[in-house]
Amino acid sequence: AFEYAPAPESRAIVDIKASYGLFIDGEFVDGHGSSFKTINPATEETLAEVAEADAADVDRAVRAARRAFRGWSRMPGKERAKYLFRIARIIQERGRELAVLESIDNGKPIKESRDVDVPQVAANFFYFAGWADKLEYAGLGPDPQPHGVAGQVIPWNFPLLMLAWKVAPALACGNTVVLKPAETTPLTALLFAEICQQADLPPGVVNIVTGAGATGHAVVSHPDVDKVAFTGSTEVGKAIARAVAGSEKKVTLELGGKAANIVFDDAPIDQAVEGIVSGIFFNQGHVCCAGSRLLVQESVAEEVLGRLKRRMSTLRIGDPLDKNTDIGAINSAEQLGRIRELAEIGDSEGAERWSPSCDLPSSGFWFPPTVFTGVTQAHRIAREEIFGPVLSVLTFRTPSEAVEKANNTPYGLSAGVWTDKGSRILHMASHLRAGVVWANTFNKFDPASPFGGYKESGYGREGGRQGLASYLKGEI
Ligand code: TXE
Repeated sequence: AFEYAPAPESRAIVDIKASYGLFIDGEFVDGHGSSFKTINPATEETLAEVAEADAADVDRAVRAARRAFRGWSRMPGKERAKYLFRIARIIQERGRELAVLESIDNGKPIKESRDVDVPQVAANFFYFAGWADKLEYAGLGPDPQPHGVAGQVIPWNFPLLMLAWKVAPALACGNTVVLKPAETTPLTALLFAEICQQADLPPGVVNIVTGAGATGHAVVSHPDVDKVAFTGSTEVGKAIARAVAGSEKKVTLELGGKAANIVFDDAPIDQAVEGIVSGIFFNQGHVCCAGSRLLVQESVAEEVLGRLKRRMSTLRIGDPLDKNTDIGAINSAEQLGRIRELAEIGDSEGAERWSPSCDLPSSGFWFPPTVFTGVTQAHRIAREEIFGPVLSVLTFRTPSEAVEKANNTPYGLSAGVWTDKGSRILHMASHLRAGVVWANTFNKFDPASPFGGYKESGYGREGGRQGLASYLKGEI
């Protein structure tokens, strides 16, 4: 019988250099500071040495961005659009290379980086390119103006996509950018810098400074940075809000989540099970809007759990470059430590842990898909963001109990509702305190849809018109 066994996507298509500098004023330059290693989390192999930007390097990048702002912000929108369209097309042309590099540096399955992340990255550049020449005419009052230099700090779970969410709208509006990627996943941002060169983007419009938290702090607190955009942990988001308090800087924060994925007894169960699986196991659960709490109506709980466990048993864990892989590596030893610790807390608090039997590779960072049942609202695994492939299951009887449990969290980023009744979807959507509510689907994104949270999930929106507005002074 014919067996479909595609070869792993080839690592040979990416050219990983032994060391990388910073991207400032259109060129790769050495940093003043030291350097750090970025590793492949699936193998623990060192991929490259990357420059650790210090405050003087960040200052150099901000000064380059300030110089470039004059020309970039005065350029007609349709000219700026041409650059963004060009970048979008190069992203599509170099899509395989970007996807392979993303999977190697991050650990995510190639079918996600290639079929979800990179297409979304290109889509965001196309979408915001389309806005660039409309802005001059969109306002009723005086034309909206860009803020100036945007300091952007992003996490490691969607390195390229978070870059696109931040860089594309900033540039479309005429801002210039100093972006700091996460320290465990700097490589695709540096490849993006190469793409900016290839697109002939004027020097200084995009600057990439690599490094850890101190570099991020230098970016957001630099006095000549006008707009700060951050995605990452709630703890660091609060530290950034404190660091910029009292300044004129505009700030958007996209922080953690503990989303409820709510399944009613009239839901299409097979479809709901797929949504539960992708809601929590997509990208190893390293997703701020992951459906990490399953709220299932008591009358169908047993059936849903039975089907969920059968479906989990079919998930393939391993080599991120294998096109069949569903669950890749955990991004870092630290993150694996956090996931293990919270799972052990779940055990000790009396919840029941289940994982399908699976062989995990001997090197690298791995955690099996896991479900906890018998979880109560008091359990830490029902309250804290685990940011890994771990689902906590709670049950409910009535819609109002579902609303109360779903909202009983310090976060408010997203939620999912599975039901056959349109009226119930509307009722739930208006009572759930979440920035995004998905109905009979989960983790769906579109560049035209605004995204962002309430409460400890942050403030401001990214994507769509609202996302664009956060890079402009004045109404659009
Ligand atoms: O995040 P950090 P970490 C959550 C998730 C995870 C936890 C910790 O629960 O387990 O956070 O992850 C930069 N000033 N999320 O430690 O530290 C840092 O270098 C300025 C949810 O990786 O917040 C990186 O570029 N910047 C989340 C970025 O902030 C600072 C995504 C995020 O790192 C800084 C990631 C400082 N003082 C983690 N300190 C989501 N919402 O998607 C660090 N950074």
